Order: sequence, then structure tokens, then C-alpha cells
Amino acid sequence: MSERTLVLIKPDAVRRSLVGEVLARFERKGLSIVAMDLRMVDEVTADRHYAEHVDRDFYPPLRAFVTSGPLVAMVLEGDQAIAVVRAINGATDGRAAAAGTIRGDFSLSNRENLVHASDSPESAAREIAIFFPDL
Ligand code: FUP
Repeated sequence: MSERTLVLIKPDAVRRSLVGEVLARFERKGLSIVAMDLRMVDEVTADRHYAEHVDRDFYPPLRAFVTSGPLVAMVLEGDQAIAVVRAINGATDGRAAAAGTIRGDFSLSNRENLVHASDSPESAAREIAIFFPDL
């Protein structure tokens, strides 16, 4: 079943010139780009996006990180895109993520882990509405 998912190529990936590397993995898998935009995220938007985490100890540095420079927001579409993209991204902590995943290959951090992807159809709908309200 075709799904849409919200993907962020985070500021660490932009700073490290890994946007093309990351995007190529999604494209080669067969996912379609529905929308894509390089932008800064302000603190209000960060708080909306990470609503489930705003009270966590790790949130202040996470917010500082995600607002620290431009990121690439996109909507990807394809068969079971939500699960497929999360498998391509790998486990949250780059140190534990499997080799062959984006995080496993390029991240050594539990915070600066290069990518975000929606974790359920409900999250995807909520997050797409935050970043691409016209879709
Ligand atoms: P994920 O769905 O894999 O992006 O992971 P979570 O929703 O659990 O966490 C969201 C983001 O919070 C992660 F991408 C990185 C950050 N995070 C931390 O900075 N410290 C933690 O201990 C856990 C998550």
C-alpha cells in the first residue's frame, strides 16, 4: 500500500555534505520525492515536531541541534514507505545502528544521527502537516 512519510535530513548531514549520499539511498530504493525543501527550523516548529519529547532531559540539546542550521525536509512516497525509510535510516543511536543503514554508516551519535523519519501513519500525517501544510 502506498504511503507518505516525513523525512528530515538533519543539520549535521547538511554540514557534512551528506545530503546527496542520504537522498541517493532513498531514491535508489525506489521511493518518490513528493516535496523537498532546504530550510531553517525555528524553536516553535521544533517543539511541535518533537512534541512527545519536549519534557525529556535530552530535549534542550536536541532542540539546539535541530535549529542549528539548515535541514532538508521532504515527503517521500512508496509502498510501505514509513517502515521502509526507517529501515534504511537504522536504529536511533548511530553507535548501535547496523552497518549498511544511514545512521550505521555515517553517525557515531545518539543525537546527531543525520535523519528523521515518521514512525507511524498517524505521525506521518501530523508531521507532514507541520512541514508541508499545503500537501
Ligand atoms: P527516532 O524515531 O529513531 O528518530 O528516535 P526517537 O523518536 O526515539 O528520538 C528522536 C530524536 O531524539 C533522535 F533522533 C535523537 C534524539 N535523542 C537524543 O538526543 N537522545 C536520546 O537519548 C534519544 C533520542
